[in-house]
Amino acid sequence: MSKDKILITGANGQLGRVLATELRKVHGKENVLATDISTTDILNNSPYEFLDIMNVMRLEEIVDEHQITQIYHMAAILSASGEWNPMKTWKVNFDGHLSILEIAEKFQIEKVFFPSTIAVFGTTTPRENTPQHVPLMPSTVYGISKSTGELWSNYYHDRYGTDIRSVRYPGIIGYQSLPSGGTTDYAVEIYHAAIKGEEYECFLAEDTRLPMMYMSDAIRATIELMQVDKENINIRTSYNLSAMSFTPGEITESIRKFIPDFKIKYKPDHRQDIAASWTESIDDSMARRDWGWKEEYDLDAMTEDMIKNLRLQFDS
Ligand code: AKB
Repeated sequence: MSKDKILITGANGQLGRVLATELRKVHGKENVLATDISTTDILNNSPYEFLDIMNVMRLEEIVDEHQITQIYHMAAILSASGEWNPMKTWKVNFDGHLSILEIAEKFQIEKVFFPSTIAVFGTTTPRENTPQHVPLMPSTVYGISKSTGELWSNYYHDRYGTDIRSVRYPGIIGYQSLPSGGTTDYAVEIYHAAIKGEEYECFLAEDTRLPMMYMSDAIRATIELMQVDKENINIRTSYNLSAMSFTPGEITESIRKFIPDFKIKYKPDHRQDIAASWTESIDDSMARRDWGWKEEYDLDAMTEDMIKNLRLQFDS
């Protein structure tokens, strides 16, 4: 069995809970400690501990008590909800990340995973096939905290040798969990509405193209990046990562191949401006070159799998 002892922060989140399940398959259930700012273990599958990422002393105690060797730091406030309280978002996202970096150095943690995002891009970034190295001028506090976090990760790697690894996730879509507070959340909600036979009111405009990825690809990318030899990793800020790009209009057409009478209406809100400041498609050739990244799901393959699995959930 694995000698690694893994800590996940934000384990009740959209990605965290799926990641925890997969990491437990790889490392053994008892070697993966899930934590979140809730007394409820959503996976109902211990080990689990309450952890407020702002409580540095408790974070240190947990790392020490459980002899943690790897950290997946998933706790964050996302792009749309982050705008309601910018200072809190900065503290949770940025101070939380700095605490993880400090603890990684202090406790000589072997590897750290830090999720970044397409929200680091902004209106000064080329919108199509966005290269790895571009000017970053994020419009949200979430994007600012993640782009600054990328720079600090790189600094800790260069200065202290911290083995920190990261990808810039696009919007993530999965049947296992609902997202909350993001700009790309529509792409999950739309499937839930379609399965229930409801009309979906989309908060982005019909032609807003954004980079997206199916959950199983996102989790596989994360685990593959963490498994590769550290000599192969040339980017310590965060790797561009891509699978597909689509608009609300195109995902609707994809759903109608399986549910022909699905209906949608468009009512863009404040999230439209955030989406418009991001890029449409991503050049992730460095991830493909350095650690062999390749996606498995395109839009229709994802739609088929989402509908199959959501139907199973709703029928049971
Ligand atoms: C969000 O919409 O805020 C997130 C992201 C793209 O990082 N899903």
